[in-house]
Amino acid sequence: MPLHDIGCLSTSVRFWTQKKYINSIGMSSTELKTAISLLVGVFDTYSKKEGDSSTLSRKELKDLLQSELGDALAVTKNPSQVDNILKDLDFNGDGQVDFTEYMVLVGALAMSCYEFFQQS
Ligand SMILES: [Ca+2]
Repeated sequence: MPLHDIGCLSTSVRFWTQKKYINSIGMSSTELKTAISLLVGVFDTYSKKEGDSSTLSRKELKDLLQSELGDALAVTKNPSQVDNILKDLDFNGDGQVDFTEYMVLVGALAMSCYEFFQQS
């Protein structure tokens, strides 16, 4: 089930996804809208490199992890981490990371970041 189809969220999210509103993000930007736009943009940049542009292949995921999160996830020092992360994220078992699966990674990292700052 796509994340945006969860219960009462779906009506609110449907408004957000109207093309007219999405196109206005750049004109009335807030920090959160900018962050969302960047998250989508990062996925898009790497998913378009080869094959299916709506998913990250193993190579695309590796490039994204090394370039965007290399130090944070220790993927530079330990390349097998990429396979472990792909295995953990690939909920539908197709060997690719789709946008929903990518958002699970982003959500997990955001939660870790939040918990770190709560303890500091
Ligand atoms: Ca998948």
